[in-house]
Amino acid sequence: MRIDILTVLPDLLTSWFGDSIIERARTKGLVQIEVHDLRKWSSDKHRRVDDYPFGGGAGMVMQVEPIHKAIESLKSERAYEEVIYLSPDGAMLDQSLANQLSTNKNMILLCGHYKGIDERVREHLITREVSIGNYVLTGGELAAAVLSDAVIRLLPGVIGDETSALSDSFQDGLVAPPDYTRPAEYMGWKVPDILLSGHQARIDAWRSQQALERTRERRPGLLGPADEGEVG
Ligand code: 6GU
Repeated sequence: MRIDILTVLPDLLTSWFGDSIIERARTKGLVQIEVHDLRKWSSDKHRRVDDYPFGGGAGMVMQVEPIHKAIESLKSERAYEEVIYLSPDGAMLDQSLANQLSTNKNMILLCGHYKGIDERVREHLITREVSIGNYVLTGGELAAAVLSDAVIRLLPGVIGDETSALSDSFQDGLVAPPDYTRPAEYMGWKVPDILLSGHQARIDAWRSQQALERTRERRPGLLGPADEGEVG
C-alpha cells in the first residue's frame, strides 16, 4: 500500500511515521508513506495556500489551486482508489471503514487546516471525507495519522502475530476480553483460574463470554438487537 499525505505541517507527520511499528512496516516494504508539503504547489511568492473567505467572516480558507495541482501531480504518476479529506464533518472512522480502506493500493489523504477548505475541493477532488470523532482538532494531521495507523496495522505482516489484528477489540464487533501475564498473583490480585487451567476450549469459551459481557456493559451499541438479552 502507498499513502500520500498532503499537509501544511509535513514535519509533524514525518516524525510520527519515522518511529514505531509503522516505521518497521515501511522498512519491510509493506507500506510506503509519502508526506508532501502543500506549499510546494503554491503559486504565491510567500508560499501561501490559504486566503480570506468570500463573503467575509473569521478565519482563512485553504485554496483550491495548490490542492488541485498536488492531487493532479500525484495522479499523473499512479491511479488512486481514494482521495480522502480529513474533516470533522466527515463519516466517522470505525473498524469497518479501516478494514475497507486496508484493501486499497494507493490513497491520498488531505489534511485540512485553518477555518476550512474551498468547497470546490470537496465537490471535485475528494472521494470521501473522514472524521475521527465528534470534537474539533486544530488540523487534520492527527486524524491522518490515526487513520493511517488503523489501516496499516491491518496489512499482512505489519504486526508480529498474524492472528492478533483479527482478535482486536471491534474486529468481530465486540470489545476484547481481558488479558493477563505473569505473575499469576500480585499483591493478592489473582489471574482468573480458568486461564491457568490449560483447557484451551474452555478458555476460548470464557474469552468469548467475557467479550460479549463487556460489550454489553461498555459498548451496547455494537450489539445488534438479536444479541440483546442472550448471555447471562
Ligand atoms: Cl479529520 N479534523 C479536524 N480538524 N478535527 C477533527 C477531525 C478531523 N476529526 C475529528 N475532529
